[in-house]
Amino acid sequence: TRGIRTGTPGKLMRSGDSRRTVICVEGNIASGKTTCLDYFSNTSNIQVLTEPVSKWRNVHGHNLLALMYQDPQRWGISLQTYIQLTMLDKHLSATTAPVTMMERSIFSAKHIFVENLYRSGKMLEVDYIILNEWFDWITTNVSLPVNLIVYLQTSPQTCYERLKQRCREEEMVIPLEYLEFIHQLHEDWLIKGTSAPVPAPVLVIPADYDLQKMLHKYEEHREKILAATN
Ligand code: DCP
Repeated sequence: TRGIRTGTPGKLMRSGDSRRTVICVEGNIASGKTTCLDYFSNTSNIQVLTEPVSKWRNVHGHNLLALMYQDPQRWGISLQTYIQLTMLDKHLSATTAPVTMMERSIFSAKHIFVENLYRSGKMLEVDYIILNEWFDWITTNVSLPVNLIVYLQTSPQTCYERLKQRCREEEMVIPLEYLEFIHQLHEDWLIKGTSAPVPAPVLVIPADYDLQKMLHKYEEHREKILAATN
């Protein structure tokens, strides 16, 4: 089905189709991206693509996410190579709705998570180079348009508390400092613009509030988000 271009509503569209709008929701681990996507999944015209975490936890029986947290030097390259593939697949997946809302992107996989592993000394230089070359090849040769980035801006402390509450087993080893590092990388990339190119305009939504208030915040920002579709 990939590659089909059609002007008829209800027919398949894919990345690169000029009539399709792509919105990526970014933010720290446990910043509330899934809740945001769930909220907008009820909007007609928006098709939500969730992040394939379940795939990363079960690659033919191997839990790559758990392995990476146990031994990042050994497994960081494996997890990030696989994530890059699953993200590319999401960016290119054919949808029927005119607006696609994605959890994260191939861009944050690279600019946040690969950078974090390398800069914190948890990834060998050669692994980092291989991932960079893959990323550069993909983004040079494949059209992956993004129209808007919704950045759920949190404090690392809030994410730390949410992380402990949700008890995803693999993540129980994550210290606050890890979330502080990931937070800083988001800020450098999306707010300060000092680390890597930002593929689309950024809409910042403060996201330290409780669930009920967050739902109001999403509603408040609905128009601005949908403006990206015009
Ligand atoms: N992860 C990673 N490398 C990536 C992307 C994610 O190591 N390139 C890890 C970090 C988390 C897990 O995968 O342990 C899922 O992270 P996300 O922040 O992407 O998803 P959440 O489920 O935490 O998002 P939220 O709670 O905001 O819905």
